[in-house]
Amino acid sequence: MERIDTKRRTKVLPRTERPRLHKVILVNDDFTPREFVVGVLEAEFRMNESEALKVMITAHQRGVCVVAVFARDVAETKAARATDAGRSKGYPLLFTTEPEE
Ligand code: TYC
Repeated sequence: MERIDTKRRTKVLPRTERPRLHKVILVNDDFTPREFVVGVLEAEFRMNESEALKVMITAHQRGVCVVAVFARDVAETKAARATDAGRSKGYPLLFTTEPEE
């Protein structure tokens, strides 16, 4: 007698969630010169001058501004490099990262 094959043949694929993107955030301070902030934004985030000015002014007026979003490691590397650029000149310029909701 033939057996009924009850073995499940459909593969259950694990649901892989896309890794969250991380924001790079520019934090205002009272000491870093505006032109220096603009230069760092242009160099590290490949912004043109008008984009960089807009981001710098927003951080200056509101305290913080989102610069861009990247995969976590890229966001952390860029934030660290941009912060180091300020530190190398003795400025307290700070870029932080946080995951997107
Ligand atoms: N507030 C600084 C000044 O008046 C300029 C500045 C803007 C510094 C944005 C940091 O994230 C910053 N010289």
